[in-house]
Amino acid sequence: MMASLPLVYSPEVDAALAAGKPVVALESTIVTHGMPYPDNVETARAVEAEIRSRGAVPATIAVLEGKIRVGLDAETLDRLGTMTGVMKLSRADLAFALATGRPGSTTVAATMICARLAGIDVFATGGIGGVHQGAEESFDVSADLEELGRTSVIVVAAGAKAILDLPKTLEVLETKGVPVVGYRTDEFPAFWSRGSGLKAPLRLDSASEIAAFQKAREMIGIEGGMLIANPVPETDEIPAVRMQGFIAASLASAKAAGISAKQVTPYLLADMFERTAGSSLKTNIALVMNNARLAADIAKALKA
Ligand code: PSU
Repeated sequence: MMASLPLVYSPEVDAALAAGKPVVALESTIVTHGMPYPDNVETARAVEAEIRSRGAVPATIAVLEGKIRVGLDAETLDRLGTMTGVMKLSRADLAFALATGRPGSTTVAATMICARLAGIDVFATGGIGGVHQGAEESFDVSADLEELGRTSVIVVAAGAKAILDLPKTLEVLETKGVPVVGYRTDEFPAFWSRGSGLKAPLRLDSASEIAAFQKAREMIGIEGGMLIANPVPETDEIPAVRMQGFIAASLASAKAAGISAKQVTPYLLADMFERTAGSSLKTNIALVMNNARLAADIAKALKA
């Protein structure tokens, strides 16, 4: 007999799923490892409110006391935002946190797995992980790419973080059969910047077209995720030329400090925040909000 799934839904998410209402999954690594307190918790709250205001229900996902929590109440979100020693979970260690009872936040990869289990089709984040610069030496490639190749969830992100090797990231996505769709753009966005100089392989201009594309994939039995690359709004972007110097300095400092594996992305995000005197964080918050809005619209279009 199969044991029941270790999922605990918040009353709001439970009711929404039961009623067939649109739900948007949200990750929690952005809260525990991606932003400093209190911006992390304030952003998570604002993102949830934005999704509700668009007529969908937010489901922030994390692992606590051996359960996958789908939808967090305000008090739990606050606790998560200040907790230390939280594991940054991916496919490799999601079940480890469940078995040991250790608290864990979910990355894009782990959130996709949990969303799929919970019956949620759309997920909003900031930027996905990808192929790190120097990966030909370090082999550092985010497990997010592998997950996009196998788990059927639509991920809305402002592209991949610009600290990565973006051409190689696009190559790997292509190999894994992941559609990368520029939303109202022909260019693959670079997280803090609207453009990367790289072409987005596909383009769609509305949530309903995205829903239709996903339905067509399902109709012919194609599994795996889809990446909707949604550029940060113009008013909030930091142009790529301005970011280049900061990124180079940040990568050099990570190398000098001997940062590796799971620590790389959190280190670089925090370091960039310092170097840009907070403006990278401001842009990060704006792009997450923007992705939440589009994800809510896609979740609604999928139900239409
Ligand atoms: N988007 C953000 N901030 C973040 C992340 C995404 O705006 O911190 C997180 C996601 O959880 C993503 C992770 O899965 O960064 C990538 O980490 P890595 O490169 O170690 O796979």
